Amino acid sequence: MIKPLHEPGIAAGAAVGVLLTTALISILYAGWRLFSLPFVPFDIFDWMSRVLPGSIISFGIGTMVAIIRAVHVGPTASTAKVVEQATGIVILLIAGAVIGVLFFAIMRAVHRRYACVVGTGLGLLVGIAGMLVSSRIGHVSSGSSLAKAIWILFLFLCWGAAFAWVYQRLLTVSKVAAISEQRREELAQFAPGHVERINRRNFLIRLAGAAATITVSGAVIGAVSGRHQNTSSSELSERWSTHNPLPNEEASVTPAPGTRPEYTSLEKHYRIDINTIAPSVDEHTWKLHVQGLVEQPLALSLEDIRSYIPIHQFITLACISNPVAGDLIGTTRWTGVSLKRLISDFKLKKNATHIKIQSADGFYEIVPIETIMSDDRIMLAYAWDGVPLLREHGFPLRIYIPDLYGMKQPKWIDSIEVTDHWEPGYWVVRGWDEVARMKATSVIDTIHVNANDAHSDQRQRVVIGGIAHAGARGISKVELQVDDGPWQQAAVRTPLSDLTWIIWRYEWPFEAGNHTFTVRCSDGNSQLQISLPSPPEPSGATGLHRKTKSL
Ligand SMILES: Nc1nc2c(c(=O)[nH]1)N[C@H]1C(S)=C(S)[C@@H](COP(=O)(O)O)O[C@H]1N2
Ligand SMILES: [Mo]
Repeated sequence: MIKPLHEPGIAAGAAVGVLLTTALISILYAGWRLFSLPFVPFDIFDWMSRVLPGSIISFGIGTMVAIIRAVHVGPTASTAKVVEQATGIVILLIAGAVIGVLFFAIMRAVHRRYACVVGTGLGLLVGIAGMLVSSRIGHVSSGSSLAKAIWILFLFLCWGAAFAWVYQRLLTVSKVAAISEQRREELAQFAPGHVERINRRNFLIRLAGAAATITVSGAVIGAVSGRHQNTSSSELSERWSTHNPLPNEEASVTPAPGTRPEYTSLEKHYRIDINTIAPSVDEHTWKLHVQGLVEQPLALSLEDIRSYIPIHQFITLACISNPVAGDLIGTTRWTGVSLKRLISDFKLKKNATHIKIQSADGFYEIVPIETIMSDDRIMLAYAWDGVPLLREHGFPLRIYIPDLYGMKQPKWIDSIEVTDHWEPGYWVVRGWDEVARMKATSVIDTIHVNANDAHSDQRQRVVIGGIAHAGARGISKVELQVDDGPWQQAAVRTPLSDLTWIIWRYEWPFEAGNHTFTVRCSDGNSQLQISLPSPPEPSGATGLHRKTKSL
């Protein structure tokens, strides 16, 4: 039997799917911004990033960082978050198109009176999947999980019912258009299917208009109701750096003009984690749970943790995904309690050898107790730059472990399990380095020609400067090479601490022409940085940074 002309096809299914799903996403968005209800597209992305094989995820991260850097669109970390969020939305749109096609395909096989059953059935299935994914990720820790589940199911049911309604309408407009068999045959001679298409097109255009109205309304409601992101001046005034000079203020070597700030403002500090939206943890109900191989499990409040004598350390944190000269690195002042001190109150059992640190987002890492006992700089930190950790940076509690990349240092910690064995942490399971010791790296931030010098009698100088960093090993030497010349030692500024990057500076007598500058450093053990280029995966990027400038 030949299918009647008026059955909607694949293209119509995909178009209807995209339209209805766009409207759905905008309502979810408004619900998220107004009432902190789950935003399913972001949850889908985060869920996928957790369950997909590590090799695919790491390839995705590497490609994304490379593209962002190549097109110079902005800071890598925040741009990557936007790309991830957009990907979540596109994935749901594609799923919507697929459901649309599937729905119309099913409707070809069954009678039209089942449209509503099929539509709501599909909506229910997708809704249940969305609900499960969302509760698994649970970005928004506040609010009842029942209300969230109902919200998601309700919206997806309406969405499924909308498919059925659209389908019925499409059939009706087709029928009206068919006028009479005879008339249709006449028309079909020179324009087969023409009548249907015109009417269907009108209907789809109106549907698109309705979807666009809902989408714009949702987007506008969401945009105006969202908490504002800008930091107020009263918030800024509470920061440590607003009131205090840096400890190396008097250092004789000054940064070359154009060098990045030695102390990174909290807003400029890179953010990397597995969440499209940072988990928000309620300070009043939050507890650090200590369990496993302890005589007695503990539940410490933030107050309890703050009651220990605090330690303050200037720290440079870097992401293992940072390419040579990338921006996934930052320096601030961390405040917390030494874990060695805290652990002495844990009453460990005899066979305790490791702790497994677990986070609100499902991230985790394992640290040997021996390491903790041998290094009192390892700390549980609750403040950066004198204020409670920002949500994006792990509020209320994160760990610091000297010399290791960020991938070993959980944010949003909620429990510590004492165990008797090592196991690979979140990123180690996904193929990254077991140790993740920071590689020595040096970067040229600026090649500066002082405009005033052009008219002076003195020989003009080019001032070159940047940073060098080798985890907690410090930097013993920075050298600069101009073109193919000899390596020359640069001046090194006293760092903020043994745990931060250092700022270096080199002055070079001006010589007109095109010049290439290359930098290299040696760590505190006089170990020269690795000059062979290698990508960040799996152990951190190596290679020399080089910049060419015509003078
Ligand atoms: N809970 C949790 N902690 C985490 C991560 C994460 O995804 N989840 N990412 C880690 C990685 S890879 C890095 S580089 C640092 C980044 O810390 P920052 O965002 O405060 O700069 O956090 C680490 N801690
Ligand atoms: Mo990282």
